Amino acid sequence: MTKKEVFQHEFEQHVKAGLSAFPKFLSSKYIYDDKGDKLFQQIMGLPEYYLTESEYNIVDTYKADLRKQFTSPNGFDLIELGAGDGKKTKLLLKELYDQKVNFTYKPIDISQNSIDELSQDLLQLFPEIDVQGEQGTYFKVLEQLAQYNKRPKVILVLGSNIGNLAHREAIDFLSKLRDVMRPEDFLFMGFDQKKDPLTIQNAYADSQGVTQEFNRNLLHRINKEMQANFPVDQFEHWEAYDPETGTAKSYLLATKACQVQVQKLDLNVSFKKWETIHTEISQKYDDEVVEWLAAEAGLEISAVYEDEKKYFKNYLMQV
Ligand code: AVI
Repeated sequence: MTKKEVFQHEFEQHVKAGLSAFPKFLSSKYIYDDKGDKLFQQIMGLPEYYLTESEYNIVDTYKADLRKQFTSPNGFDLIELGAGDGKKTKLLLKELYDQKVNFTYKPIDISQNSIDELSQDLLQLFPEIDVQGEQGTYFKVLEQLAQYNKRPKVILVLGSNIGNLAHREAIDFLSKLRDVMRPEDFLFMGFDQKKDPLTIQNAYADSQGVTQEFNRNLLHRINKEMQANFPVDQFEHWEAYDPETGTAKSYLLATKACQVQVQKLDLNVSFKKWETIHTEISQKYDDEVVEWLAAEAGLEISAVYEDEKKYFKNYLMQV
């Protein structure tokens, strides 16, 4: 099976399990087809979605400091998991490029489309940077990272992408990263912080309804790829942020009772009025929780960077 076929098979198995469960669930990792990628790009530009600007501010403020930390006599390999459009990374790449630092850049993303566009873009902007993009899911690509052992590597995971994992999964992810790291390597990771609950609530329930379309894309994909008949407009996006746990949870809420057929899976699903499909968590953190996650995974935090608004932090970790 090709990578694509394996991913499609996993998606189908997941839909079967998630829509047969009580309460129902679907994973946000399946939102990202070409349309999902575009909607996420749009989310990143929304005034309410502060995360992008905050992390941009951090990278912009501390790029010279980061360059000094990462630079090593034999150069280094910069590996980014979930690169997307690379907006924030480009700041760091420019700094490294302008200062003639010896490094290679390996952006990895679940979306082939994002990798192709980013590689093209970088070729125009920084023709001399050695870019080796790769499509793949985090967990699958991690295994290959161990091969990067000839010189120091820096692993970037920006955008608080880790927040889409529950704590146990996050520890598992960090542990897998730790397993491929050596003492000279760095992990630079973004963690969105706990803050005024309303600011978070608004970031995930924007006034233009882009997040609703993003969430609904799961249903559009199932309709298209598994010959289903979800009445997508009858499913509303619902966001609930719990300031105690720091977890923002996204749901699709059936505003009318309905029967859905998923032909490809030979599956019939009924929805009661106001029944939910839980689709995503976006975890918010504080230092204690990040320290706990890092310690559980066997990582040490060597530096912490914060934006001007104190909304977001990037942690530099080492083994
Ligand atoms: C990709 N990820 C970190 C985003 C987040 O903030 O959880 C996805 C997202 N979901 C709704 N808006 C953005």
